[in-house]
Amino acid sequence: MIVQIHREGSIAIVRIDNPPVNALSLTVRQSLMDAVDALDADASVEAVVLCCAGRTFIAGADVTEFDRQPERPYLPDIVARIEAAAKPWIAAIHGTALGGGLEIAIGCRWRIASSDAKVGLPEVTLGIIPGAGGTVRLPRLVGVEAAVNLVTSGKPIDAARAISLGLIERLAETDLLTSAIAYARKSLGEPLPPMTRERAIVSAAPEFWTLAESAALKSARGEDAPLRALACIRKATEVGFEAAMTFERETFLTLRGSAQSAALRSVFFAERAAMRPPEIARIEPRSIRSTAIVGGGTMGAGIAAALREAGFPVILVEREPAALDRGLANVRAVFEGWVKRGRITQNIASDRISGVIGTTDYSMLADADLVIEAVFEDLAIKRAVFKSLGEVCRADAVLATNTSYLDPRAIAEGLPDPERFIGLHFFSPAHVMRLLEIVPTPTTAPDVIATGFALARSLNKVPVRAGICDGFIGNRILKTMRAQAERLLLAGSTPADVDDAMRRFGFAMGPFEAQDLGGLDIAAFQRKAARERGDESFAPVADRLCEQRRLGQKTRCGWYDYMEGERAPRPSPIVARHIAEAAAEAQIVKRSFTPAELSECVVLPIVNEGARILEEGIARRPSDIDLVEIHGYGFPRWSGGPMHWARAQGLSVVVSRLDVLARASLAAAPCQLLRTAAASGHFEMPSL
Ligand code: 3H9
Repeated sequence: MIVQIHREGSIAIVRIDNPPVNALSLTVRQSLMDAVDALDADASVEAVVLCCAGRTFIAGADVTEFDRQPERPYLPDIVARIEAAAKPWIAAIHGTALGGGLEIAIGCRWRIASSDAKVGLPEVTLGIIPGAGGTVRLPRLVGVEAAVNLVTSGKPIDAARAISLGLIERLAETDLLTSAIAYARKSLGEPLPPMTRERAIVSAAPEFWTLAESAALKSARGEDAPLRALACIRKATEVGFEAAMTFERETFLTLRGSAQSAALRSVFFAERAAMRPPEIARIEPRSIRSTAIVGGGTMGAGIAAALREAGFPVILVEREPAALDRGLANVRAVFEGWVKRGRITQNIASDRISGVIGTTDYSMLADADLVIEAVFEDLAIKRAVFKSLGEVCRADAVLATNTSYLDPRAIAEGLPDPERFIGLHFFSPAHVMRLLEIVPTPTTAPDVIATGFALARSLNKVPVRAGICDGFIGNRILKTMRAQAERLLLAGSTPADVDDAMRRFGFAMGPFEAQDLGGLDIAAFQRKAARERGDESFAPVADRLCEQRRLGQKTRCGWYDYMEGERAPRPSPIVARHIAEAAAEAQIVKRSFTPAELSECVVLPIVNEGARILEEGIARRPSDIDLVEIHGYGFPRWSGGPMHWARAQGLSVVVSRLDVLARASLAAAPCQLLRTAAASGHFEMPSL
């Protein structure tokens, strides 16, 4: 039984058991409605405790049902029924009470929680708003300001904060259920608290709404839901309960059917599926208890910090004492920065830092289960590192390279037991960025691949398997994006216009300002290596800028000029001259572009490159490309990533627009896989 009813004297216990997260599926909703009716009719019941089996209280509506029409009983009706039940209900919360789960709890007369519980209304992260009274009842419980923060951010809060806001009445002192029953019994002797819907709502001043709206507009970056959620809370302060509920329901249903919500749901499920790719489903990963990093630069230190955060002991190896001191200082700087920002306490930071042992002696790695090389991107240097690792490490230790663009097969050449070797491409800063490209070589053992995925899970990263090619998945698409952005300059646009267009599309930053921030020299270095290999690299303007040492913010000039002590980009007449020279050589016909045309000229070729990557088997699923772009390169999450975006536009529309761009020499023609996908309506993956 998905919803069971037990009795403890006059207290009924309604227990939901719907693994994995007790989502409110149709069956659960129907059973809950039946339970309220049955318990109301039972004269021997005085109060009802609502609790859940398994790891969590109700995690919300069942999101897998959102592709279908809503079915009765609707959740708002269930919350209303529980709220108005003849017998008072008490929610006993453990794990996470999220979305519709919290809305049900808010409909109960009391809420008690275990001390490690979390509560929240994360609906906006799925492109919707709370749709079962969250925007109408929550401000009645915690006040308008706290409700706005909870609903527009979507971020859960811990039980202690929920108590301080009045969202939860009490923390369980002992076992949650025992405490809930005792609390129910005690409370029955006292006057019932009013139903949440009956509580007063204190309106906020007009300036509050102006500020809240501009803050939500800024952080939403094109996403609709946070602003619509804010509008619902505002409405709840202006009209009566029923009218506010109607407004919330209409808004919820509109957003539930929106393209943004479909995109965000697709990302939600893709992120979870990424952790468990079917090809390694039954393969046991190797056990990782001790780890080591070779190289204490920004990347090595970031990876060390990520490993420490996940509880792994780390040995940090450098080639000589001064470099080791710098490496350990880099790790310290990460944790001390977190202390300054209040993210961790000094004690926790000290513990994290003391768990990193520095050495210049490779023999210290004799017993490490996992070693990640993060030294300079130079084949000879990396090979020398793996030669030393091959001599000292256990034959079953996993040896990984963090290279971002060298060929892992070349790095591993000559390594004994090469089945233990794999590419683990972290993104900088590695303790912040969630993307991890997992790059096996043809000799990597399946259990080593599975170990890469298991490691990603422990580090709370999003793992994506990538095949070997220049740039793997992410940097290869980045190269296309940058080439495309330069092509637009030659065709008559400006860096400022392209950057503005990409921000309007939803990127946090445009391609030119991003290059100025990161430095133009890194890409120049990669282009040089690519050209030495005989590959083409289209960057006629960037090449000119690098020759002039215009390397970005660090030299106070790059694609833009920067005044001393300022980060604000200023259009540069020198760059305009370089663009004009390169354009004259390229002989591309000049034209004007609207912002939408500019972003389309960048995004369509990204889709095409993604399709090529699928065609070549470098990525195994379109959703993997979406995750790489969202988590590594700032593609707006609410668009679902480039491949989801392409499907939402219509693949045949994408192909015909790319054909138009190709005829105008503004992009490469659509690849075969994209043309086939346009004909069939979905991406047919080549068998690998
Ligand atoms: C809502 O409530 C709307 C209402 O306001 C109004 C309605 C009218 N539905 O994350 P995990 C699956 S909107 C269906 O790996 P964890 C998930 O796909 C909802 N399935 O576990 C995965 O499946 P699989 C608002 C769901 O322990 C499995 O459960 N609520 C749902 O790391 C385990 O998930 C939310 O947005 C769902 N709602 O984290 C909460 N949730 O094993 C979303 C999870 O096949 N959920 N699944 O891959 C979460 O934040 C996390 O799952 C949670 C557990 C923190 C609960």
